[in-house]
Amino acid sequence: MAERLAAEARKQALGGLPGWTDVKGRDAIGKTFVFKDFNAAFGFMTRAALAAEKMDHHPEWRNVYKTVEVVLSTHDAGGVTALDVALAKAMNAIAG
Ligand code: H2B
Repeated sequence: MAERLAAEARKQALGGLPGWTDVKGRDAIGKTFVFKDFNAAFGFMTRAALAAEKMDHHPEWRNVYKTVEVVLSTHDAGGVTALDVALAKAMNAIAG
């Protein structure tokens, strides 16, 4: 099972993930993506969902029109692991 990242490893990982920050009040990272319109936002969610399913690692997210708020945490580990970092990286690549 993936292990929670130590503070230093997590800080370093966030440094390489534009737009991602620590979520206040819990062990998670988050990013708010804003797209051109709903179609672009939902296209992103569709592609990200396929990537997440392939990784067997799933986001918490909320979509309002062209905005997608994403929170990543590894529930099995009770916090942020390398799996969250990998999914965050994939989402940044998908968003372009
Ligand atoms: N996604 C996330 N974000 N955290 C998990 O701990 C997790 C998951 N566990 N997706 C996976 C599925 C697990 O429940 C299955 C059985 O592999």
